[in-house]
Amino acid sequence: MRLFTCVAAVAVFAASTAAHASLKFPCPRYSPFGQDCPPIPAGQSADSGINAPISSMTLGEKKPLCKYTTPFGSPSATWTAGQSVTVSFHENIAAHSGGHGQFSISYDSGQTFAVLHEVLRYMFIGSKPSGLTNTASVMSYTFTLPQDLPSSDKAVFSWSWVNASGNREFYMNCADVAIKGGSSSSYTGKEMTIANYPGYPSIPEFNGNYDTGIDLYSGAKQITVGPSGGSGTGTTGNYTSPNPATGSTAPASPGQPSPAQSSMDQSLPSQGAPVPSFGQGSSISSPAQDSATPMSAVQGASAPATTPLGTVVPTAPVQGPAAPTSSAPAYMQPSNTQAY
Ligand SMILES: [Cu+2]
Repeated sequence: MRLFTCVAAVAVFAASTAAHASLKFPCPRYSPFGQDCPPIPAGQSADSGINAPISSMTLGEKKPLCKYTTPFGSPSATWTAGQSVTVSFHENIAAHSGGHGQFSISYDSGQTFAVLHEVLRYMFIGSKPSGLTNTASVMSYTFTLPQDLPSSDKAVFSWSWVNASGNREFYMNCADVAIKGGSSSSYTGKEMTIANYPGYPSIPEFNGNYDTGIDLYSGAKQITVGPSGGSGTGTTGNYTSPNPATGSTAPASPGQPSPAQSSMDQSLPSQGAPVPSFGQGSSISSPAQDSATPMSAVQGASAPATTPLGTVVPTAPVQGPAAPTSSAPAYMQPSNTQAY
């Protein structure tokens, strides 16, 4: 019986690490779930928490935009300016009822990002859902790279996402890519939107209104990026470069799930859980849902509960009044009774 319990706990935990969302192709830095991934750089480790958000306003946590500041030694993909590309996502993701997503490019090692393509409102779900859902139906996106994308062997391609429901989070993955055949020395596009990241605007849960936060995307300024510098003077340009001194770039020891991953993963429901409607608001806690989601009890026993993250950052006052303190374990916080 004891053995069975152990096995069950491991199985549930493994499933939880595959939730949230991450790029599959091009392979983001150190993903163990990617396709055609380059070797992990010396001194770095595979990131089993690659699906987790890089920030949570609810939990008061953040990591650098690219999470890791050391690029792969070789590109995850080699693309040609003007070509059609298809990017794909990890099969087992939690869609968090959709949300606003962007694909962007950086030529300054992941500090300033200009948008290449965006998927507003319904990322992963395709169209407006009838209620909260974690079921993803769109797992890949195809779009054409701009003809005037500058060539570089060290460009950084990103996917970023603000989820429509659940903890207020910002997701971002960075993949190192090479761009060939570019006809221009710079590219001008919309500045990537950062939200639900400490120091940046907040976007609340959509609660069925898919225009929530849309002004932060439609109103973004144009910026110019390129290998020899650009006009990265906007929000991302002003972003203080990821600082290794914060310790947030250090991966967890091999084979050990990071505390951050554990705490952030705890809000995930099982995929088959009943879907509540928007009308139920943010105080959803149906007995049926709870009984179908034994994860919190199991994880509460096995996960490091006291240390959300080595880099806990006091959450900025942009947080709503109902936000829990960062000292409480994720699974005990009221917002997590709403599993989506
Ligand atoms: Cu998630």
